[in-house]
Amino acid sequence: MITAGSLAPTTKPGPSGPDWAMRLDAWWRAANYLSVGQIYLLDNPLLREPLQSHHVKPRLLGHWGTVPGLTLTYAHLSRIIMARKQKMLLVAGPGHGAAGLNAAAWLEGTYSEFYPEVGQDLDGMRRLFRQFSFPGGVPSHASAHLPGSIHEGGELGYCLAHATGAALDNPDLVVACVVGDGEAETGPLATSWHATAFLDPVRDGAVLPILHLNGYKIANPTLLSRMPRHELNSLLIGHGWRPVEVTGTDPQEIHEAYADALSLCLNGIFEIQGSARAGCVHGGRRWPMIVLRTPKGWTGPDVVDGKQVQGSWRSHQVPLAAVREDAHHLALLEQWLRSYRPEELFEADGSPVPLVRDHRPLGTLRLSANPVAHGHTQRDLRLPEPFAHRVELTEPGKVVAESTRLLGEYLREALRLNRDQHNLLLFAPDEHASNRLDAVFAETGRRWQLATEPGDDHLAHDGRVFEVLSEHLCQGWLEGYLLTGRHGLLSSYEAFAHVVDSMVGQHAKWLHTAAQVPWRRPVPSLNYLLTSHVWRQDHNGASHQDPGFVDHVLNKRPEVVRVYFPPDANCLLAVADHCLRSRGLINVIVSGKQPALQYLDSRRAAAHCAQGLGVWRWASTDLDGDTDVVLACAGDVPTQETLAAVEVLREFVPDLRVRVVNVVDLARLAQPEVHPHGLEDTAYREIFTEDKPVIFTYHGYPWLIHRLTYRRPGHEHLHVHGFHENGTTTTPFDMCVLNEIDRFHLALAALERVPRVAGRLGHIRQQLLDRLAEHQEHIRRAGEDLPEIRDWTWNG
Ligand SMILES: Cc1ncc(C[n+]2csc(CCOP(=O)(O)OP(=O)(O)O)c2C)c(N)n1
Ligand SMILES: [Mg+2]
Repeated sequence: MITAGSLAPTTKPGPSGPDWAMRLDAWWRAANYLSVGQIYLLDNPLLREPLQSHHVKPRLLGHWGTVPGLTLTYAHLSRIIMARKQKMLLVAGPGHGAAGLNAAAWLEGTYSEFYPEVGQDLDGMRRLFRQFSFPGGVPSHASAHLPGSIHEGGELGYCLAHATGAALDNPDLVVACVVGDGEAETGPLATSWHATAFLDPVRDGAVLPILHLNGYKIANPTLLSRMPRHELNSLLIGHGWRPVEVTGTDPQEIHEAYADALSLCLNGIFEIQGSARAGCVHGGRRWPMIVLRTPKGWTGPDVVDGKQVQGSWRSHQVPLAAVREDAHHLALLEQWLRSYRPEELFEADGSPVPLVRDHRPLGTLRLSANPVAHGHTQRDLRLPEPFAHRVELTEPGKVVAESTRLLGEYLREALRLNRDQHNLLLFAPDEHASNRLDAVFAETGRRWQLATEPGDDHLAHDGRVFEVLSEHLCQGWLEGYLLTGRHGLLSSYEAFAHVVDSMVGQHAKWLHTAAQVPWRRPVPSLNYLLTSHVWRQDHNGASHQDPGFVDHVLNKRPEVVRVYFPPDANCLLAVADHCLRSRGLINVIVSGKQPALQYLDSRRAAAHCAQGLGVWRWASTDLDGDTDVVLACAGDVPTQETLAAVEVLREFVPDLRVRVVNVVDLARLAQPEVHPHGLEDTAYREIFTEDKPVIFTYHGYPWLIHRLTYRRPGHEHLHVHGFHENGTTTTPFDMCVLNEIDRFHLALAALERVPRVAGRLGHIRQQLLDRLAEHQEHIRRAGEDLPEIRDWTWNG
């Protein structure tokens, strides 16, 4: 590992003048003072009078331990930005250190620009302190309220993935990313080091990881800080990085070393980018990074109540916990605050003295004012005509197509149209080909910077398709890309989308908060295509059968979540086009990839998807309006089985009046006060009736449909068939039978609820059970579905 302090003086950045370290240190002290103030003080912000307990907040909430490392890093990044006029974005992994980041934004003036009530004066400083972790104020983490932030950092693990996503297609940007050493133990972060195998030095910006080895997490030492240095070095080198260590406990020495290290790193980055951009292809590229070793809670109380706090896990949250009650703690707090010498840092009116104020880059070069972080650098996506690759139909339910294959063609065109704009990327955990989206490889390749071998398929240095077997990375990269204003799609096997349950939850929180922040522009939506779904796991089995991701997503704030079940390829095209145009949302599209029947021509598909649900008159037999039963469906396989059930019913009870309803946009089922897409009760009643039985065949777990409709008129007549965790490796139709969403069970469920058929039910039930028995017998003997099931088409 290179130790920065040992570098030759020629590598110093230079232009900040001879007293740069003194000015930087003053800024750092000011930022630390303001951070402690936020955690502790209600009043007396500049300690004009002796500190008393009523100046202190009743509930002490925040995280001090990480702050001095964050503020130190901020100070040094600002310095190098000033020296080089370099565009930088900061992603702070330990978002729990938001007090330090708020302080930095306030010192840079940005905070007061966005929140004029928190001015750069004494009153503003009082507000800055008071509002932190306070009811009605700002949260303890770096959420969307914080200027310059794209990363909340509450749930640890995603900072380096976000930083990488932000750097993609931003060739002039350097994204500095502070990685906590505790955070580095998480799975998502551990895999994030692989970014070097994907970043393209020609088209992308750079990521500069700063691994902050403050040695501790909440209550334990961290693994990487206790690993022998040479082993840590080898680990990072193995991942494609060139670590530069900055270490020490003396501020002056650290300032020298950190400045040298940053200079060295930027030089290294420009060297790599320069030679690649000049056309020089070389393997074995190693991106510089920093390993920063400073004590946790540095500059805070050293020993409290006989226990070591500084340089220990005890400094993680509030090092002095009983300030209001304990005079000794109060005295220690005052001593701590005064140790930063606030009288040297702030004018009498509370504004930063020029020495401190001027330690900031100009305008949008300030880390807290980067327009990239606020969604201000977006370009609209150019999208093809959605139906250029439509399925041609003359009648419904006869033609077979693979829906995702058509979507692949649409995406290929979208990539082509945006080739020059560089603002669309596709992500999947190794599954574009498996998910039948491989048409995109006619336009672009799979991103790859490592060695290639004969037989490798479509690997490319500048490919716009990212495939890595980590759902976390796909999600994190895409989030970083979207949060900086670009567009994308993540396709995944339906079951394994659960791997990112937690991440999508965090993203939903961010979008919801960001929508309330007026200076943030809504960023392009996070679009999921869930395919290889529960009903068609032909090669796999129970492990691959889980349709619950949408349940999880629909728990999130309704303003930001949408779930779509296009029944066929033309509907998939209409929905995907709609989602890719949207902003500020999480869109989940569930669609199969297997050959399946097609129902709607492009005109009907567009109208049906715009409506979100509707009566399929062509499939219904209740045209006189005197409906016996409603068969509703959501999902491609449920739609097929529902239509097949209509035919079964026609065979057994020709005079039965059946209405078929298809639902694409699941949230239409909710009431308008529950979800913005919710249908009015009057419209719901018109479609579903309020007194007839409704047999609803749903793609996923049935409880979701009940949850969405429980206050609807006629809910007591709603009977939902869906996935009941009866999964295994079997035939497609048998999966339906096992979960009773097949045509025979559906027909029976309908007839059981039509009183006028009661007299005939005994005979009909027996015949339907006979068909099911015939199915069972056949698949066990032949290993595939009966021909009349397998080759079934709609005979309208
Ligand atoms: C995924 C996740 N698990 C657990 C936590 C609870 N938590 C908050 S901070 C923290 C320790 C973080 O340590 P480190 O990353 O080293 O940060 P620092 O030392 O800079 O505070 C933990 C475990 C969390 N926020 N996220
Ligand atoms: Mg730590």
